[in-house]
Amino acid sequence: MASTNQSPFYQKAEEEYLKAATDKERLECLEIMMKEVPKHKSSEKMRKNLTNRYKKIKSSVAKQKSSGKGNQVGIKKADMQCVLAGFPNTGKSTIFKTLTEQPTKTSPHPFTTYQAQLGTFLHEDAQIQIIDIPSFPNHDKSLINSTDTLLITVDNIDQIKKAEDFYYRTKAKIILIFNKSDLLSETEKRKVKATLKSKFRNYDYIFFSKNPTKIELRKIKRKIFKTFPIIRIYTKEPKKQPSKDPMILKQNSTFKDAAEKVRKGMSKKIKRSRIWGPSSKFGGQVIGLNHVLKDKDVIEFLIV
Ligand SMILES: Nc1nc2c(ncn2[C@@H]2O[C@H](COP(=O)(O)OP(=O)(O)OP(=O)(O)O)[C@@H](O)[C@H]2O)c(=O)[nH]1
Ligand SMILES: [Mg+2]
Repeated sequence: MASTNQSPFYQKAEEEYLKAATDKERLECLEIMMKEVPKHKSSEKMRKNLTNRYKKIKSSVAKQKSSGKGNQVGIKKADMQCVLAGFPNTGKSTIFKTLTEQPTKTSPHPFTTYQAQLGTFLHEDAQIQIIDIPSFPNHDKSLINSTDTLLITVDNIDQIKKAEDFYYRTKAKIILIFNKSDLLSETEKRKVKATLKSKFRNYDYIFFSKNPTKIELRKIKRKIFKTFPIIRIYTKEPKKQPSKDPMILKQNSTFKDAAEKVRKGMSKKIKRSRIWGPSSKFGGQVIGLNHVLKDKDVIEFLIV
């Protein structure tokens, strides 16, 4: 809803709300906005939205106080983790919903996501953890710095440079998601591509928008998956089919690492092991503990 129809007090409070760094400040701004918003029928939805936002922040503050956790949410890091980050309203939660098929709140109002949301999606048997966090500048700094891959979501080219201020300390790989590409004409898209090539050459980017086709969905999942320095290893017992869920190991792991991941001490109990797949010379090759594995290998072990 356009805030230009609102009183100057409302507009000022909204501006401050967008810049607020703490929940306390946000609550104060919302109080003014709730007071200032016109009370007629056409603004009913907006009033409801403000009240809901207010209630949510209030209850989240109360929860944080009682758990003593501050801003942190207890997130156990999975083998592969990515974080959606960006400015308000760029469509992060919509991407989260599309990838995870998990319901979450999206809206045309900024700062709809006020707490980290955790989800997972599958890419070729690999479970990828994805976290939707509050927009800059309310993002979770420690998650941004510690995650494997950052999905920097923008809906406008000027945001790319500005976003860098919020994640320059990270060790994560970066994928730039140029979102809402349905709003661009072919000419505009070409222009954006040209700017990306000339000014942001180092960025790995992808155009995306809501309601993607199956192919587009697969493309983004694959792009994210490829940033993780991992391999998928399937295990099998003699004369049986390989496991459906792969084991996730670091790149360049050996057969010994794989056995130890199955169970500590396991590598000492192996009588014979065989391998099929990319790292084998031929299917069923007998290997030793130092054999270096590759993505999608299938290993079989016979234990004493
Ligand atoms: N045209 C278009 N609109 C989109 C697209 N993705 C999201 N939107 C709209 O943009 C608005 C914001 O989407 P959200 O997913 O809530 O954005 P967000 O980045 O999570 O926003 P905050 O959590 O508030 O920071 C909503 O009205 C969405 O319907 C898209 O690909 N194309
Ligand atoms: Mg959101």
